[in-house]
Amino acid sequence: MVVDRTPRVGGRLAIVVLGLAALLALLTGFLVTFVFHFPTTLTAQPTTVGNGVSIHLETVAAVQDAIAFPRPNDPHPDWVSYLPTTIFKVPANSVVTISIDQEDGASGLRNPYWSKAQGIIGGSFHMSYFDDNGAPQAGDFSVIDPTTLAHSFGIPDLGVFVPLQGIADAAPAGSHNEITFSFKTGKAGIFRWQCFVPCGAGSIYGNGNAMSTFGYMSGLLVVQ
Ligand SMILES: [Cu+2]
Repeated sequence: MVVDRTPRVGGRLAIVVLGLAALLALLTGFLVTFVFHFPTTLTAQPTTVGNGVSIHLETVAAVQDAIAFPRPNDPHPDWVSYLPTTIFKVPANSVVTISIDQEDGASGLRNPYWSKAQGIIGGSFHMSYFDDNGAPQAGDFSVIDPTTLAHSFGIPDLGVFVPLQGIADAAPAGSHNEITFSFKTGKAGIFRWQCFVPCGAGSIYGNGNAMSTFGYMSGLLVVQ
């Protein structure tokens, strides 16, 4: 008996082609979303003192709530983030001063070690903030209560760690804590920096989404 297998072969071929097309679509999606999704670079502005430079940043509870640096077409408008970007270009052997408008509420640390400032000039940072009664305060700090952190700024290879205090519940709407600190760069190189508060709300152990995607809670310090 002769059995015509042509339709079955055609069906299998169609399934293979469809499978390959689906795989290709997934691969393209992955490349576009993660591999080629790269933050822009911010070149630090020279200051009037020596060969110092400065960088102004903002940390937000959600990208869509940005005040200083709106990022309207961001693919994740509800993620926590540093703004305007997370890649900074700074000169070698210079003093870098970073000033951050911190607008997010406290998440708290799992490891209180990160609540102490390290590796910054003078050992302390300047902070203007709102106390528990919503009254404005200012001072220099080397450590803060680990339960009050919203985010942190750390460059492990340079030994730099700075805690960023969360905005108090009683603070006026739309206000921010302003944290300013300076550190020295050495030789040229590319150094990874990141936040150490597990602030990726809604993800496993808080270490997903904004914590594990470049351009939100991590980036590069390009020293050249
Ligand atoms: Cu964070």
